[in-house]
Amino acid sequence: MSYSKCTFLLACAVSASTVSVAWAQSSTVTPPIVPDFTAVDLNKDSGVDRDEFGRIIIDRFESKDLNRDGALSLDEFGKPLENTFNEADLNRDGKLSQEELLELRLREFDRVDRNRNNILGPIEYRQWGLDD
Ligand SMILES: [Ca+2]
Ligand SMILES: [Ca+2]
Ligand SMILES: [Ca+2]
Repeated sequence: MSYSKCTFLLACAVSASTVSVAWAQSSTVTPPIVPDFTAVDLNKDSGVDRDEFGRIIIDRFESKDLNRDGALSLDEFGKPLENTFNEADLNRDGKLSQEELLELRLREFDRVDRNRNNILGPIEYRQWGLDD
């Protein structure tokens, strides 16, 4: 491994974090799509566990369920996300239940939880981008 490659990777990491800081600052007007780590880490142990993660998902589910029927239609979920919607709609009834949404999101949790400790640290959490 050459020295120059290390330098290059470091430069990439630095510029990526600069971009995300700039984004975070500009997003004070529009709330960020992914809730702030500190807001999600309810017990303040510097990790987001499955319970904490599940709570975000349920909160988001409830805020999207405009007609309060306990399920998300494609309109409520967001038309541009039809592929994600269909992937999550396991019983193919054209609606997402809380369980279906949780199952989808927990698969994302597992994907982002690189060290497989069932907890997302701040860095892992940042890799998680909700597409809705
Ligand atoms: Ca926690
Ligand atoms: Ca609904
Ligand atoms: Ca369904």
